[in-house]
Amino acid sequence: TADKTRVRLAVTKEVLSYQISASQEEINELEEAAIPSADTLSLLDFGFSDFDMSQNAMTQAVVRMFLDLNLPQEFKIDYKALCQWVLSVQKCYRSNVVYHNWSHALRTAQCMFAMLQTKELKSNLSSLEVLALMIASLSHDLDHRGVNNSYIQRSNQPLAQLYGQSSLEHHHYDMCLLILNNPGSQILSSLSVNEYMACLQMIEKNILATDLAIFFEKRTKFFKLAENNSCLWKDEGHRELLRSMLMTASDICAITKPWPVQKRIAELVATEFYAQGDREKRELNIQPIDVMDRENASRLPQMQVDYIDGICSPLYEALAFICESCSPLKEGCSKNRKHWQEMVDDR
Ligand code: 5BB
Ligand code: ZN
Repeated sequence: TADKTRVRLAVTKEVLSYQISASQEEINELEEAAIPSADTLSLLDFGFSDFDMSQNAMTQAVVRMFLDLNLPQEFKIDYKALCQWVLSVQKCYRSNVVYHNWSHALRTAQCMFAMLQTKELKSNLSSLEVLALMIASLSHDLDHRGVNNSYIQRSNQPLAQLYGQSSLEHHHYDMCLLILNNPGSQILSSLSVNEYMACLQMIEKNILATDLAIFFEKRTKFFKLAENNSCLWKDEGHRELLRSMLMTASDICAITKPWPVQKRIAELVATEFYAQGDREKRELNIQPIDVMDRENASRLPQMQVDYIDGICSPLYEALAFICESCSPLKEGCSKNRKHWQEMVDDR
């Protein structure tokens, strides 16, 4: 596996056209900044939005989440390394991508943080699981190009040749590994070999779980366990399943946000989808799927209703069985469904 990792890292570096480290000035600035409290930054709020936040506040928010979860103390993470790691992760999201960018990464990590701080999850997850979930949620879309797996496959990019299924998600994990191995940002360097291996394995599974295709494969089992009020904490297979579901729940948390925020993020998703659709028409000469064809823009409200009914609501409802304190996610989602349905009815 060491050999395999080396090959993957080599390929990952080759695929990149940019430096993954932040500048010394940026690193010093974050290291010396006073980090605002979770309260000040609304980090425990499921309605959190980054729209009014400065770039500095966004990186500081990540540091705050790690501090409040006690991770630096627990795993002897060097403070400067933590700052450098956060800045590298930020840098490896592409700012020209409208939805799958650093803002999305921060919103995902914040939702994960807010869930992890509920009494139910706090008392049942180990600190190593918490560490793996936080690293994975912030890293899960690293170097996203604004197009989905199907586009990457059909346009025959180098990434598609490297992996068959979930090629993007494998790349996000490789990028995550690249940053964790980069001198200066090795936040896992004080873990024992066993802890380190277990942590990386969880991070990889967590990131791969954000492929919607994997979510579809896994969710039925989770829904059954949740509805039957089964204990998910005793069996490692069940814990892994729960970690995967927490990843998807935070990945798609935009659908649970206050209506003005949800509306704005849905527009970003649509913009990215239509841009892919345009490229498919132009470069690949194919007819894009409905959601990516801007000819269908007027059907967006109905698509959001279907998205909520088919994917989001069932997940947040099951999650609320396991973790009652997470039910604001379910309620936010159903409020947004009403708004989108009103828009459908008003046409
Ligand atoms: C989702 C699965 N997809 C393969 C086909 C379309 N469906 S959908 O019908 O549930 C759908 C979801 C349709 C339209 C959508 O947005 C229109 C703007 C969405 C949707 N997806 N809406 C959202 O607000 C969000 Br957030 C999302 C998630 C977007 C990221 C999905 C990334 C998957 C990349 C492979
Ligand atoms: Zn994502």
